[in-house]
Amino acid sequence: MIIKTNSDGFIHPGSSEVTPLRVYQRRRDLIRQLAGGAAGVALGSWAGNNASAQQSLPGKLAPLPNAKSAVAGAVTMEKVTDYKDATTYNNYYEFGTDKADPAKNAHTLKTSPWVVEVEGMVKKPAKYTLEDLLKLSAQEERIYRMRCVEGWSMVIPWVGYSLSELIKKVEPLGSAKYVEFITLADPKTMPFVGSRVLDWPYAEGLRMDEAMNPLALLSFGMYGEVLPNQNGAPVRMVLPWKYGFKSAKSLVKIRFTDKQPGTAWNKAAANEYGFFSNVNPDVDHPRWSQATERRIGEDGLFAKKRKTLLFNGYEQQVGQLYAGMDLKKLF
Ligand SMILES: Nc1nc2c(c(=O)[nH]1)N[C@H]1C(S)=C(S)[C@@H](COP(=O)(O)O)O[C@H]1N2
Ligand SMILES: [Mo]
Repeated sequence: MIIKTNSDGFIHPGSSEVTPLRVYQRRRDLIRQLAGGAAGVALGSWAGNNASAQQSLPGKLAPLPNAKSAVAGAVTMEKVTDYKDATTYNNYYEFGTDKADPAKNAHTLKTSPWVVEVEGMVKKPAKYTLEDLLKLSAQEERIYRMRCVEGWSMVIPWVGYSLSELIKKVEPLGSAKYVEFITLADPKTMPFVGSRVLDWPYAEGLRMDEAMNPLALLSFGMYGEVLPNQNGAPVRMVLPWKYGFKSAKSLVKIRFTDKQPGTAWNKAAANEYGFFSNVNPDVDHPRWSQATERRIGEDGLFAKKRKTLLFNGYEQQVGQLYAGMDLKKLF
């Protein structure tokens, strides 16, 4: 095995194909192991790490070049979830209700050509092609902790830019108080859009100040590549301080409005899924506790459940948005 020391002083594997993320992961693992003691052991297991990282490399989809994020809170030192787990354990009800369904069925999703329509209370309504959107602002890689309302979590390196960049370009009217996200509902390519599980199209929404928070990511990729269909290709929201279902996939419309929009899960069960849906260990779902979570990839015999954090650990970034609000009532 060839080990090179780069100009940044860190040890890199001798491959030019390693993406910044993988370099970062290995560097971090190596630093941890070195901090933990014996360098020999560290190098041995680093080689092992390398092998398992190779297996989990995406490498199938088009690369989406990016730089590291400058947004505070956008990087966690926690281990990034294996690509395989992040792309085979999904919720995308248009393609089935089982976690394995989206990976099996979403190949029918046609992601090109793709247009996102910006409409409603906005000075510059527009139809953006995906290509327009990709060019609108600089892409960043952000490693976000994601917490599903069902009690599991992942750590995913997303690629995109803050939704606020788009919002600033289209200039919402002063009367606009909310942003609504509408996603694709195509019965020809999405087998479950005919079902009555949810009211299609899947819709979500944010208050304007939430939408303007830099953490709110308009995402086009993950793990250095374009989004796989099952993860919401070609463009989706990623809102790491809220339960996963707020992060609408395969967006086709962004609408500015003065009224709190109806959302898919809130319409399906208002007592279970509120409009805000901020991650909160102290507000239980009526049918289960939200105090702990299972990190996907840590399901071994001895894996402990993790404590869920208020706003999923992003309180510093978003806490001020909810100052004075009763989070038990406005869940
Ligand atoms: N259009 C659409 N978006 C959606 C969903 C869906 O069923 N349809 N599921 C949501 C839920 S419940 C979760 S947890 C996340 C999962 O995102 P991931 O599969 O990329 O991890 O997507 C959200 N976005
Ligand atoms: Mo979810």
